[in-house]
Amino acid sequence: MSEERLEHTLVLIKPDALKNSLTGYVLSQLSEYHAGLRFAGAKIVNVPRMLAEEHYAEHKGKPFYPPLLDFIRGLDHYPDAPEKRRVIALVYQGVDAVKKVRRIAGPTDPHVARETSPGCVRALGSVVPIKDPDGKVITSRMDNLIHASATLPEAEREIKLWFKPTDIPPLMRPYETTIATESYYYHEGRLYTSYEAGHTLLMAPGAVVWKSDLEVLRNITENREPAYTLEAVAGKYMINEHPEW
Ligand code: 3AN
Repeated sequence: MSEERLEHTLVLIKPDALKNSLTGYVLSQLSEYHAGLRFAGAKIVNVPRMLAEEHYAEHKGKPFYPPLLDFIRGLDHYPDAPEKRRVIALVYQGVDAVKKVRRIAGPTDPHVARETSPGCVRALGSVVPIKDPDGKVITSRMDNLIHASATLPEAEREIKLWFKPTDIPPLMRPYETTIATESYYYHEGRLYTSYEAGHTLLMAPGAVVWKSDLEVLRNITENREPAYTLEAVAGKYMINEHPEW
């Protein structure tokens, strides 16, 4: 296996797949035997709003953005059972992992998936019309069962968004890490370097962190332009910390 072509990609098994008991099917389609990929990370996530917003940041402002956030957070599939609102977040490693997983997932729109790629995972999905209070259809929601990173740079952005380095075995970590030497906390959109009640701990001295995350926090603290947002760093540290209804 050539080292150069070893890639990592993010997969999310979404609430519609969990609700329809399709988790085993999806994992089987992505298994080492079928896809030639290996697990590098896995977690069950009650998706914080901040993480959903960052994950789908490129769609902010589009009509389907608000329903998309509710969907990925499980509000549509478990309106009365907040404890069941989860996604399964996975990192896969392998040769051409991004392309392989995209092919297994199939086209974004389940109708298109059924027509052009029968047998792909998203061919089992559905499209749900979203109506305004007068009953007029204003947009649609694509219940397409899984998310798969679209490109290598997107995979890096998304894996760092959902996973801490310590969620991934050391020899499988795809991106540069470093050791934090200072403390950082998050509270209501702001970064702090000392703790107050209600703050969420992001990093403490000695923690293994993504190097680019630490640079973002240092740049924010020192009033320099960060490479990405505070929320893109903080989202993963909010996972399963507080109940999100
Ligand atoms: P993909 O998930 O195939 O990478 P993206 O990144 O363009 O597709 O879109 C992310 C998610 O946003 C999709 N999985 C789908 O749920 C939703 N989405 C994208 N385009 C539309 C659209 N035109 N109408 C409704 N939902 C959409």
